[in-house]
Amino acid sequence: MAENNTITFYDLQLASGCTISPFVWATKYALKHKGFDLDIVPGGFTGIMERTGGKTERLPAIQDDGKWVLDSWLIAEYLDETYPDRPRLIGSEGEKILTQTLENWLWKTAIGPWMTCFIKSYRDRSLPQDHQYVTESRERMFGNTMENIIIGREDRLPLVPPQLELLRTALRQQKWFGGDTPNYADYRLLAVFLFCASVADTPVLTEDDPLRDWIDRGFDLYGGLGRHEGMSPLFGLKLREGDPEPFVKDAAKMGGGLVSRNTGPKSTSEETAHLKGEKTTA
Ligand SMILES: N[C@@H](CCC(=O)N[C@@H](CS)C(=O)NCC(=O)O)C(=O)O
Repeated sequence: MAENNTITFYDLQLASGCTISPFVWATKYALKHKGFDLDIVPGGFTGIMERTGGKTERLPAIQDDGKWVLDSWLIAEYLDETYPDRPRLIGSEGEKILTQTLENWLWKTAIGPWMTCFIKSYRDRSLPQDHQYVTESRERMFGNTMENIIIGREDRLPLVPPQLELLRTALRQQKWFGGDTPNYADYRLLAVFLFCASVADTPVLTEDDPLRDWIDRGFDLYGGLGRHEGMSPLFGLKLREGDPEPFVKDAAKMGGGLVSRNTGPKSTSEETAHLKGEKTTA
């Protein structure tokens, strides 16, 4: 399998050559995690059926020594099953379910609103031959014109960062969702930010967002896989008066007993003193 350690990868690209789809981004990282070289078949939204010889209308898709595998999750599972001696992507069925749960939440929380802010640059950055299809299909999806969909985006953008505290809480405790090293959960979640950077024509997170460390490390993986020149900066969102705090800055609000481990009274003495209204040394 995988002659010359190379797998054929059907990409979904913008005019700059940058990958756009979160599904496709996650698969790109999955193949690298498994140590493969990619033979990239370039292309955009139109002509997927022609490029894949009628095999699929959706991407990603891969061909491993002639064997077709479709769908980002099925590809990840195929890679773990077929190459068990290489680093695993998904540790267990439970890990997969939790990752999918978290990913669903992140799509609703971030991709949903970001799509309504960047739908126009998503179309404008697509390949010229894709413009008409992207306009018509996305306007049908939203039931509105691109120009109308983006109205009020400056009010919606600052509402997203405070909603991402769940990710920050996890990443204050560990380096990656995979622990010491990244796993498929990291790639699925990073893919949302990779997608955003491929279409965002204005930053979505503040310069000092604590997510920056994980996002930067993720984009740098595998020789800077997430650093395509067609991508835009994610950090630099300027807040206006009245916008909500973008992330939790007060350590006391960072999770308490949910994130600290009870190893006996010493470990909880400060919290207990606070609960009893006693003065603490800290
Ligand atoms: N369940 C599939 C979903 C793939 C999918 O929907 N891909 C989109 C890109 S985000 C696509 O190919 N769209 C083609 C189109 O919009 O015509 C997977 O996980 O791979």
